[in-house]
Amino acid sequence: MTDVWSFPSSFFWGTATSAYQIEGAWNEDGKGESIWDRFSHAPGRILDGSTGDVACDHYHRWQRDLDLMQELDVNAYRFSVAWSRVLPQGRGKINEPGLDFYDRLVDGLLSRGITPFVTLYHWDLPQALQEEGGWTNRRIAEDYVNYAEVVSRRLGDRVKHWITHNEPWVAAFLGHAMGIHAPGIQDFQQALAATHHLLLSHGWAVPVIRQHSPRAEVGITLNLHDVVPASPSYADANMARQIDGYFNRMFLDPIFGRHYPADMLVFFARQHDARMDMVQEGDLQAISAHIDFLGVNYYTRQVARDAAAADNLPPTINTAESEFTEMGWEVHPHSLHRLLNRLHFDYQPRQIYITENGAAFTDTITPDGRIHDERRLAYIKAHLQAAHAAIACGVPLAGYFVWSFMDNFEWSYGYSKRFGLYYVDFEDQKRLPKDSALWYRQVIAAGSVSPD
Ligand code: IFM
Repeated sequence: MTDVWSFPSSFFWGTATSAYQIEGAWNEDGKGESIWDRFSHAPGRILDGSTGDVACDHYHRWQRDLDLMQELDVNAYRFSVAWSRVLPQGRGKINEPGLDFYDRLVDGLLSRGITPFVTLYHWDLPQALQEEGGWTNRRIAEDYVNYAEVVSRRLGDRVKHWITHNEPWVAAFLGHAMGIHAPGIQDFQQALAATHHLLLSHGWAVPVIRQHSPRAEVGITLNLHDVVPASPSYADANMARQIDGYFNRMFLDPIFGRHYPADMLVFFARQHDARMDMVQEGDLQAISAHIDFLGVNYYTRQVARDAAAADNLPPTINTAESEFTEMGWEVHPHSLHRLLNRLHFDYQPRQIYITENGAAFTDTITPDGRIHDERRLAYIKAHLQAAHAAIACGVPLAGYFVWSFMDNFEWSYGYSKRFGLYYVDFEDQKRLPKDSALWYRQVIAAGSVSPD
């Protein structure tokens, strides 16, 4: 009889990182400047005044890091390629040492029995392309396809899992509407242009990657939320629909063959005087290119409250008793279950990978030299239980990646938020497994998570 808490034997158990957050070596071996190099070097942009110049120094320490992954027993690792390491000016001459780095990384993973999942774009656009308007300029979609071709041509014989983009919502809206991420623009019209060109570049790149990487799986990763109204009022219900449109449907709908959601087009026009007038004939067809999987990054739910509505009812969702991570994000594993079911039943992706899930909590090294991160461990465990329950409902979930393999540069928060399974001492670059890492190893070995 099968243990009801067991995962499929083919399940990918992984961890994830991204280039700018861990690599360092920001200007070595011919690497070009990226928008995150430029952004973090500008005063006042990063909470603790830090940069990713050194980060986890993974560029120099990658072999030891892969050894640690092997000790962790993961069978998959998701990392991203820095576009400006491969094409320093975004297009044109290839920087061979940059491409060689990822070539060695892939071989290093495979020789350790770890399957590489490669993200092509995790927010670090070459600065040279930003000078031409970056994601707001339609030309970028062609540049991205060219970049995807260069990387997949080199790695496509060995890499069989490709993620075109990580969280395009973040790149578009935090980068171009809120301005708290690179390139630091505050303009909704530009955010909509960036949204469309990110998605267009994805759609155009999918067949090109397939061409250079036969029998590979190609997909995209979105940051998605379960959105619930704070009260039974009509105002909160309406707000929930709006937030769902903003985070979820704006990206899911075009990827799965629907148009951009009509209610959101009205919302952006009315609220922000911004329009999707950059869409050209054939774009939506390109964006809905068949994908082999949907990557889901899930951290928290969104509670929708229309604070301005006069007739609003008192909230019935009691967040006072809720637990929050260091990011201020509510811990709500049940919403992962709801989200996975919704994706499966509403959009029917062929497969789903949870490409990120994890939590930032303050970590302290105790006198025994250990890091007893019970809260992170409990977070991951509860989310794995939710994932398992979703599989039992028929959701084609094929893998789970903890964010993150090790503590790293958390964007505008600098090094102040620790998400890692491994603790990193940024002074001497020592890595130390936290209790969550030791526990995750046992889960992987068992292929199951305990129900209690
Ligand atoms: O660190 C980020 C990652 O780069 C993208 N997803 C969310 C993580 C935590 O904020």
